[in-house]
Amino acid sequence: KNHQSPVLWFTGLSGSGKSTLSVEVEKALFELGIHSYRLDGDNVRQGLNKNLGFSAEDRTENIRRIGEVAKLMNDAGVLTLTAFISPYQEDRDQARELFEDGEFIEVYTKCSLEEAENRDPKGLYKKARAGEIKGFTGIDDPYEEPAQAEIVVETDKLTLEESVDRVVSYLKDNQYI
Ligand code: GGZ
Repeated sequence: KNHQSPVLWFTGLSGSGKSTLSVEVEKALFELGIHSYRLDGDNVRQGLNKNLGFSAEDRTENIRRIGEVAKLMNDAGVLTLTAFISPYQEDRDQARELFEDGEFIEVYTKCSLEEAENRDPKGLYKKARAGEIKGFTGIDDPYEEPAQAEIVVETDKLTLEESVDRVVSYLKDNQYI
């Protein structure tokens, strides 16, 4: 192996497939005998970050804390996956800064807004369009596309299986696993 356990930092629109893909990558890693841990809204926004909402300031603080927790997990030798929109380039860059070169792998679940909005699994885009949710990413809050993502997964073009393979192949090709 060339590297310590990395962090796989998923970023993308709501409905772009971050959660789904990170869950499946976690399963694939388990099958390969690799222990990993996933940070997502369910275990972070409900707990550590339950005092934070979706203002620009709160999102920045959300991402800052997640970066710090991922860093602790990484120090403990655990391959960590994070699945948050993380819409701002500067916040992702700050998270990246916490890690050694090669330890931070940004995975952009690239998906058109149109497709994410069609999926709308929780009906949130509909609410945002109706003005019932203000400051929704992609509607009236920005999503800044990653400039330097190590992995870009076009979730509106690939099957889930193909998407998982992209990520696992990257890890193998670069001797992370
Ligand atoms: C974006 C929001 C918002 C607003 C609630 N904007 O599809 P979901 O429901 O499960 O994913 C979204 C989740 C985003 O939380 P993150 O912690 O990933 O965001 S960030 O990285 O920007 O801090 C969505 C729901 O929370 N949600 N309000 N205004 N998504």
